[in-house]
Amino acid sequence: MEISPMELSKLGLDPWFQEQAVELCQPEQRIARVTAVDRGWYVVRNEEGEVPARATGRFLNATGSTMDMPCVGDWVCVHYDSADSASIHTVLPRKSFLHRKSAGKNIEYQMIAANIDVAFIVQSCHYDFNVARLERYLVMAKEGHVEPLLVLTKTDLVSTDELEQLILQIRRGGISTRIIGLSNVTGSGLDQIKGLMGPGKTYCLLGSSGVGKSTLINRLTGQDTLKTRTVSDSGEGRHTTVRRQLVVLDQGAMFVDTPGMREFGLFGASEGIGECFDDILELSLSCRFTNCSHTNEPGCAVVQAIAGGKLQSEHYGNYVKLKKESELNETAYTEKRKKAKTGGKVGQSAIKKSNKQK
Ligand SMILES: Nc1nc2c(ncn2[C@@H]2O[C@H](COP(=O)(O)OP(=O)(O)OP(=O)(O)O)[C@@H](O)[C@H]2O)c(=O)[nH]1
Ligand SMILES: [Mg+2]
Ligand SMILES: [Zn+2]
Repeated sequence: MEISPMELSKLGLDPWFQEQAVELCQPEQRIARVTAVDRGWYVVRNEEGEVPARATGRFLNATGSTMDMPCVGDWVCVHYDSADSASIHTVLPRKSFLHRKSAGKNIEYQMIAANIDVAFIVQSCHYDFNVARLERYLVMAKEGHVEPLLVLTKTDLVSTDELEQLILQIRRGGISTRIIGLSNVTGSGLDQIKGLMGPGKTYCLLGSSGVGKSTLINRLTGQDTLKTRTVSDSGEGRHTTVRRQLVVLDQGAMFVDTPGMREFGLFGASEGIGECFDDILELSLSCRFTNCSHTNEPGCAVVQAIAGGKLQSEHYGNYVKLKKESELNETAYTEKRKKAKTGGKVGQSAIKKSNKQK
């Protein structure tokens, strides 16, 4: 297999991925990065450019979970079938990822992007601001080993005072992640964002529809690379971006644009929750009882901290909520997997048993 490490390093290839490729790609295959995903179709990019690609039947057959399907940012072993089509044979292991619970009742992971260095968690100062939702995104990023950054957009629509109040609210919520205020209209904050970007690094934009994610990428590329909403600015209604896509900037940094998400669930996110709420975990070490539920036990350090104003009750409430949600969904997912493996028998009886215990 041929690799041009110099050229591919511009797309983020490093020695670790190279090693994986040498081990996992066949001699007639080459390594490429997935730059777009759209309902079963992919676009892959290597040093020579982008071509549309399909996953091979054999790959699809061998893939048990949606998590193992190629997603934007993945490094893959591809076979170039012709000058303008390729087939994906293998997805290389991921260094980091962003995933969520898929929409609706279906308990399944949905990959958002892979091999991301920094997640820009974007909220608008104007209508979209919500600290609990920020925390939810933070858990998602930490869970996938992605460094988070908070971006508050549309600062042109609020006063300096209002912006300061919003930042204060975030800090009071116990969030210490770096925050950048941005106006895509006046360009304020843009230099700070440019200052963070490095060649070969991959950034992912996350946030509700209408907060200005695609507009930011257009500001950075200096042209209308991506479609943005032009008519109404209320933030409600339809999504402008409909697919996940990786854009390579002239400066060498890469951005993954995603369709806006309003609601999303978490599961199996105990690691991410632990990191985002480490203040609460630290406090709970001082509770008198090791199995303290932080409700009415004597000598509970968490309850004391809330009473003493050292811990925000909203922050704690959100911790309890996310933890419970993540654990419940995790249980349902494990049951579903078990059921799939045993043709339903064990899963069913386990569910009945747990119902009886209630
Ligand atoms: N006033 C103001 N308007 C902005 C700013 N950034 C974006 N907008 C406007 O907000 C609207 C939505 O911007 P988009 O970039 O399409 O939003 P998005 O986050 O990509 O939305 P989805 O693709 O639906 O997820 C457009 O009309 C933009 O012109 C900003 O900083 N200030
Ligand atoms: Mg968009
Ligand atoms: Zn306690």
